Amino acid sequence: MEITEINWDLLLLPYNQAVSELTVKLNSLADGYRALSEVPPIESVEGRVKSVMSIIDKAKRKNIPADRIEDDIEDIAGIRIICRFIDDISRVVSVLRERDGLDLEVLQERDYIRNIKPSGYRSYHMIVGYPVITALGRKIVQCEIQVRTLAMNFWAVIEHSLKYKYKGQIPEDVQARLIRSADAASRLDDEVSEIRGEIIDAEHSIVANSSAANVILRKIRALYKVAGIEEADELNRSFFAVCESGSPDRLHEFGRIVQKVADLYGVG
Ligand code: 0O2
Repeated sequence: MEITEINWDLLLLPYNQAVSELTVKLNSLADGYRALSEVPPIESVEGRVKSVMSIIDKAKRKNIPADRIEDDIEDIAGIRIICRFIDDISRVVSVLRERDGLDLEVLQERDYIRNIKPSGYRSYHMIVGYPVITALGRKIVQCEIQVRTLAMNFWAVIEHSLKYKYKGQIPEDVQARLIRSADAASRLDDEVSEIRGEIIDAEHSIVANSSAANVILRKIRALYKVAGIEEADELNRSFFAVCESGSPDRLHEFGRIVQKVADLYGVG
C-alpha cells in the first residue's frame, strides 16, 4: 500500500475514540480523588490525535512503510497527564499498571526521568493497547501516555516550539540555554517536592474552608424560607463579614452559630 492510498478519516477514527475515552476516564479518576477529599495526583489531562502531516513526517523520518504506520508509530493517539509533584508521577504510573488487563494493556514503558534525553527532555512514557468499538468493529489501538510534572511540561512545550521553528536544527546557543532551563525545571521539581507536605496541607484547608462556606450559605438560604427575612439577612451580612476577615476560626465559629439557628427552625 502507498501512503497516498490511506483513507485517513477511517484510519484515525478509532484513535479519536481512544483519546476521547481515555481523557474522560482519566479526568474522572482525578474527580474520584477530589470526591474523597484527597488532593489528586493528576493536575490535568490532555489528549490529541497526531495530525496527518505529523504522521507522514514521522513515517518518512523513520522509514516506516504505509502498511506499518499503525504498528510502528505508537503515538498516533497521545494522552498527556500533568502532575504537580514528581512523586505523583509514580503514583499515576502505578494506577495505570493496575488497569493492565482490565481496560487497557501496558505494552511498553520508557522512563525519561531516570534516563533524561540528551535534549534535556524528561517525562514518563507508557505505550498502552486500548480496545475501542467503533462502527468498524473492535480494534486495539496503541496510545502513548506521557506522564510529567507542570515544570517538565512547560519545558517540553517550549522546546517543541523551538524545534518546530528551527526545523529540528536548534542553534547551539539556544540549545545551551534549553539545557540550562531543563536543569532549572528539574531543580524546581525538587524544590517543590521538599515542601509538598506544606502545599498539600494548605490545599486541604482551602478545600475545607470552601466547603464549610458552602454549607453555611445553603443553610442561610434555607432560613430565608422558614425564618424571618430580617434574621436571615442579619446572618447573611455576618457571613460576608466573616469571609472578608479571612479567618478560618471565625468561619468555623460562625458555622456553629448558623447551625444552632438552623436547628431551631428544623432546617438541619
Ligand atoms: P509530537 O508533536 O509531540 O507528537 P521520536 O519521535 O523519534 O523522538 P519515539 O521513538 O517515537 O521518538 O518515542 P519517544 O522518544 O518516546 O517520543 C515520542 C514523543 O515524546 C514525541 O512525539 C514528543 O511528544 C515527546 N518527546 C520525545 N523526545 C522529546 C524531546 O526531546 N523534546 C520534546 N519537546 N518532546 C519530546 P513527537 O512525534 O516527536 O512529536
